[in-house]
Amino acid sequence: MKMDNTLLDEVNAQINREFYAAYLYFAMATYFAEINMEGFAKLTKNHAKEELNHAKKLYDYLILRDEKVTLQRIEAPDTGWTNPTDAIQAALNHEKFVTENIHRLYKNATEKDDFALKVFLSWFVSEQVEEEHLFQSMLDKMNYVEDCSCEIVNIDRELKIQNEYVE
Ligand code: OFO
Repeated sequence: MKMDNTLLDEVNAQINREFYAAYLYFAMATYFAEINMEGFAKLTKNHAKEELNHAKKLYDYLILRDEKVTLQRIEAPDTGWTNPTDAIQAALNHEKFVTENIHRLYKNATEKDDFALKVFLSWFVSEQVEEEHLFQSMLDKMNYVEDCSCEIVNIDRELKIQNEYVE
């Protein structure tokens, strides 16, 4: 079944957003590496790889539907975080933005009766719940300890252990 053109444009735009997300998390990994927060650097670098995988899933889906993949220019991410909490807040904000876009796409697939696309997108709907939870829970912990940098260092140490073997 051919995809409605508006839906096709939206899926292509989402592929671009996933590549942008990967770029954003690689930028965050660079920031954390520069300030020697190895755990946060590993977490965000691993997350960048997950975002590439999200882009690939959407890309493969369009190929499977015999639709045209249109790769678009990837914007440079805004950097300039002033501390680790600031960067993790930016990650959470970004995930909320992605959730809104996935929900809009899901709603539009429903309205256009594209049931196959809806089923495919349901994986992304669930994934966004996990992604928001990941950064929200981390941000909550960082806000509890506020300016106590020794506690942020402890969180970094835990993240380093948790993300050591993730590839
Ligand atoms: Fe972070 O979930 Fe894709 O974009």
